[in-house]
Parts: sequence; structure tokens; C-alpha cells
Amino acid sequence: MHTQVGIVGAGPAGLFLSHLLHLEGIESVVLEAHTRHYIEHRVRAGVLEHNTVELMKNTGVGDRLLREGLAHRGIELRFAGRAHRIDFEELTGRSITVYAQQEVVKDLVAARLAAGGQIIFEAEAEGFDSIDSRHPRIRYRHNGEQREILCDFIAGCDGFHGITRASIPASSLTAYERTYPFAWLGILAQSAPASEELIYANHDHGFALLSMRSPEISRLYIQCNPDEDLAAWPDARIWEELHTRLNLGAELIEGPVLQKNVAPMRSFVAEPMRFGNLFLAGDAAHIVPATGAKGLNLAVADVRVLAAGLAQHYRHNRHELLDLYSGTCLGHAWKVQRFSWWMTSMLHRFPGDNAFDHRRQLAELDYLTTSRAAAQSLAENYVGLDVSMNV
Ligand code: RFL
Ligand code: PHB
Repeated sequence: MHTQVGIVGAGPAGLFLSHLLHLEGIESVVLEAHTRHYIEHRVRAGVLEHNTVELMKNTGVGDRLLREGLAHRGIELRFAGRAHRIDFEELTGRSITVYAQQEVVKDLVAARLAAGGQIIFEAEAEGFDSIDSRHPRIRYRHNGEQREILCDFIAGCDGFHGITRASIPASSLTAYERTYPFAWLGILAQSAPASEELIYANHDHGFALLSMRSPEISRLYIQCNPDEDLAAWPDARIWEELHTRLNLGAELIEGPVLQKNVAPMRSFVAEPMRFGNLFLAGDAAHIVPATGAKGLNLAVADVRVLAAGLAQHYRHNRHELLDLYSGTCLGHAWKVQRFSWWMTSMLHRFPGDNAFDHRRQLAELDYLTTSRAAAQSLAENYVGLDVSMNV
């Protein structure tokens, strides 16, 4: 089999790339290790930046998002018994939209299949040949058989644990990493969200976040230990912690817990994001701690740059944009790393922190909620920075 761009992974990065390439008249094949049902039901991100929403609307995959997505004009910060709203609309003229990642995935899969696109499910990429040549090959397993795709380019959109990054010689890649001494215990609950907007809370017991998926479904998180045993967290204990940390009184209504998981917090960047004709995009190249709500948006920002570079290659046989791909994406990704690290540092309890660290956190939150300049900085990062193409 031959295709112009072989894409490994049908997460937001791989699917969006395939969609954008199709709009440019470029052919691609997406290989996905899991089933369609699995990727369409995996509970993950929920916050879409302004630019992600605009891209979905402008490329014909925004109809359901417009109907079902929840437009949010701000967030609330809670700390030291106080609640303060950051008004994105007023500070930046932009807003964010709460629309679940698996809904984005469903919309992209439907659009690709309707346009005759090829997504091969249950097809696990196992290795690559000649990745530094003009004709790289992907080896994959499907229905128990080993197969091969010959491509012009490979896009590694296979997430943090995928094999594309691991296939690049270690001497050609530098990894920057920070792990955090905590994780998030997340629940999806059948209960009306206690607030119309997201609430980020800094509490003595640790961080808590109130988010949502719809007017009937809440998504709630609490800071926990990285090796937390879910068995130690019966629903009643989770609700008790949420009541304490969010401090919403009777407004936080409990409901059946539909799903429970523990997600690690990590910052990671691999440089460069290209090796020969293999390009890394999304979580395959970088991971951010979830506090900034950025991972999915960063994946979309990468593939937008990659699609523009590939379009320039096929249309004009020019390579400036592809040559700038890694630098452009990394320039953006590091700013997003900084923001995600900063939000994480400001809102969580770090084991070993002393009273000084705690007072410094509270002073930071106090500054944020009393200085327009500080609030505006948070707001413009949260609604999403534009990718600067001239890095
Ligand atoms: P994905 O979504 O991990 O997709 C990678 C795909 O590649 C497949 N794959 C392979 N396929 C074929 N062959 C192989 N060898 C393969 N190896 C892997 C996998 O099956 C998978 O389908 O990566 P992508 O596309 O880069 O997208 C990244 C996002 O999924 C991720 O950054 C976000 O979910 C992060 N994130 C959030 N991001 C936001 O923008 N806003 C949020 O509010 C937000 N909240 C979150 C989050 C992530 C969380 N968790 C669970 C890590 C909340 C949580 C709890
Ligand atoms: C979510 O709704 O899953 C969510 C919202 C905000 C975050 C992280 C996750 O910062």
C-alpha cells in the first residue's frame, strides 16, 4: 500500500491532521491500535481553546460543537475561603468551549469516513524502515497479519506511550521532563454541575477542580498521590473531599459516579519534533500537566502547522514551512508548558512545602485576583495563544 502521509494514531492529532490534509487534497492513511468504539469513548480532555473551536468551525466539523458545546466566558478561582472570577471575554475578547475530547474524536472520525478517508482500526504500528529516507515505510499488524505502508511522510501522532518517538535514535533527540509528586483522581458523575463555569480550588487538603460535560454531567477532580489505589476511594470519600475542597455548600449535588480514574501529572518535551521525514505531533512530542487544560489544544496547534507545511510541499514543491515545523511548534509548546507548570505550581499542595511556600501561593492568587495585568496574563494563556509562525 502507498499513501502520501502515513499517520500513526487516531487521537485528536492524527484525526485532525488527516482531515486538514484531505481539505488540501493530500491523501493519508491513519493506523489506530484500538477499536473505533474505544477511541470514541475514552474520557479525557474537555476544554477547547478559541483557536481550536474556530478551526473546527472553519473546516466543516463544528456543527455539533456549535449545538452541544458549552461556551464559557470565564473561570472561578477559590482559595483561602474566597472566590474570584476571571472574566476571559472582558480581558481578551475570547472565550473557551467545554466539549469532550471523545466528541471531537467522533466528529472527526465521521467526517473522515464520510469523505472516503482511510482509518484502519485495530492496526498497531510495530516499526519503521528508512525513516530518514524519502520513502519511509510503516510496518503494522492487522487481523493477525503483518503489513506495510509506503509513504512520503510519516506523522507520529501515537501519544506519549507510542512507538514513533521511541524509533528515533536517542542521539538525535533531547528529552526535557518533570514529573510531579501528585496525580488527579477524576470522576464523571451524573449530577448537574454546581457552577456554570469551571472552578479551580487551592485548599489545604490539596487541589480540586469542578468541570462538566453537559448540563447533566459533572467532571470533577481532586489532587491525590501518584500511586493512589482507587479501592481506597469509595464514592462517599471522593464526594466528602470535593465538598471540603470546593466549599460550595449545598450547591454541590452528588450523583451516581459513572467513571473513575487516576491521571499522572507530567511535563515533557522532545526536541526536535522531526527526524528525516518523520514528524512528531501532539502527546507523542510533548505532555503538559492537565491544570492548564492544554494537551488537546497543543496537539491541534501542531497538526495545523504540519498540514500547512505539507500543503506547501505538495502544491509548490517548497519546504520552508516543513523546515520550520519543529521550531514553530516548540516555540509554542514551551509557552504552553510554562503556563501549565505555573497553574499547577500555584494550585497544588506539594509534599514538603512549608508555610513560606503556602503563603507565597496565596500571595500569587491574591495578586492575580487584584491586578488586571496579572488576570489578563492568565486569561490570554487560558483562551489560547496564537502560534507564531516566524520563530
Ligand atoms: P492521544 O489522544 O493519546 O492519541 C494517540 C493515539 O495513538 C494510538 N496509538 C497507536 N496506534 C497505532 N499504532 C501504535 N503503535 C499506537 N500507539 C498508540 C492510541 O491508541 C491513541 O488512539 O494523543 P494526541 O492525538 O496527541 O492527543 C492528545 C490528547 O489526547 C491529550 O493531550 C489530552 O487528552 C490531554 N488532556 C487535556 N487536554 C486539553 O486540551 N484540555 C483538557 O481539558 C484536558 N484534560 C487531558 C485532560 C488528559 C487527561 N488524561 C487522562 C491524561 C484530562 C485528563 C484526565
Ligand atoms: C476537564 O473538563 O476534563 C478539564 C477541565 C479543565 C482542566 C483539565 C480538565 O484544566
